[in-house]
Amino acid sequence: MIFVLVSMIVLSSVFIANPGYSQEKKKKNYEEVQIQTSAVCGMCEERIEGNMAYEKGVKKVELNNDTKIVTIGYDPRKTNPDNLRTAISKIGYDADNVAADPVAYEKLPGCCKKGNQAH
Ligand SMILES: [Cu+2]
Repeated sequence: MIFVLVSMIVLSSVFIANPGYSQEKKKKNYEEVQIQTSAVCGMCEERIEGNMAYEKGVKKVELNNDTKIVTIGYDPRKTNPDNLRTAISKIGYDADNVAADPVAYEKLPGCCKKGNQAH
């Protein structure tokens, strides 16, 4: 019982000392972010899902084939949306306001390049 009281006091002092902590605690180890990509076809979908699955901290990757918005579940202690956007760029796709890495983009098959988005 005393232990519980002591832990409560310790915990509340941590909250007071670090205002960001309670927010962080609420997030736990899972967050989701939606990122607009420049994916074109099913191959793009597989490419993005396949590559992003190996990114540090990533727990879930789902690309919506109609909107090309990828929903990524990640561990906020290990990564953040900016890292995820950069990782998508390095696969060769735009991610929100982060443009595709030109070298990676050049390596994409022709059908996966942005110009083909219309079909
Ligand atoms: Cu494609």
